[in-house]
Amino acid sequence: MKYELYYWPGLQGRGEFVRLAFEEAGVPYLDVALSAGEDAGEVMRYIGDPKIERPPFAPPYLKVGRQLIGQTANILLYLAPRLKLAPRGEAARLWAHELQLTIADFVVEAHDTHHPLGPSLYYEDQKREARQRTKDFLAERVPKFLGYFERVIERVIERSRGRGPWMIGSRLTYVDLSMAQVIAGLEYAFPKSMRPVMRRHPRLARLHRSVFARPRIKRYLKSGRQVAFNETGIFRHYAELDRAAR
Ligand SMILES: N[C@@H](CCC(=O)N[C@@H](CS)C(=O)NCC(=O)O)C(=O)O
Repeated sequence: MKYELYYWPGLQGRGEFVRLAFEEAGVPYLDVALSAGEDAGEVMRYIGDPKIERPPFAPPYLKVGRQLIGQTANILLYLAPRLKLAPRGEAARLWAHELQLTIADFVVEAHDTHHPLGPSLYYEDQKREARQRTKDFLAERVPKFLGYFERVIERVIERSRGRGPWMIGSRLTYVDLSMAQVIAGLEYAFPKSMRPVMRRHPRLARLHRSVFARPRIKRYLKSGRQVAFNETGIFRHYAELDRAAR
């Protein structure tokens, strides 16, 4: 297999942004830890190896021949033209990368709702701070990020007189896949709080529906290969946090 994805088994996490790109493109890839019987040790293979000249800091990373590529947005920057999921032209590719990096910032904040004091501590040891952080995240940060992404789509629609639903021009790109994944994650983590939020962001709601209605994405979701959201990933459902903003 030409492409090898190294990511933790048992969770969607940041690996899912890369998986969705492969799945939409219909390009085969080896999900290394999953295919090695969910062996998490496999993921560390190139991180701890002193012989590696350019070691990634953390999963996900991609191995293509002898080349290792880390950082989710960087992996997608590399893959997108090869998977035909990039817009055309340098300016549009930089714009796509900018949006992807903004999505990455948003993902960190979503993660920090349940781990506001740090990733090395258990959720149970930071529950009070998690409630406080979630309250702010849902009241201030979600509207700020989603409002921005909604406006991005709005401008595309204005310029193209009514087309949509994508974030960059009239063709789906990898950024749309990632955006839809973030919405799916937020809806999993905060089902009650996100319902009214998505009503206020109809263009993003349409993008989310459109991505998960794509034939290859639907097939992936039904294949049994996709790991379900759970409380070891980035987007975690804790009812007490979903209630925090209410
Ligand atoms: N900025 C990196 C973050 C990578 C990252 O935080 N990976 C997590 C799993 S989703 C991890 O295993 N981190 C280990 C650590 O930070 O020590 C990206 O977007 O890929």
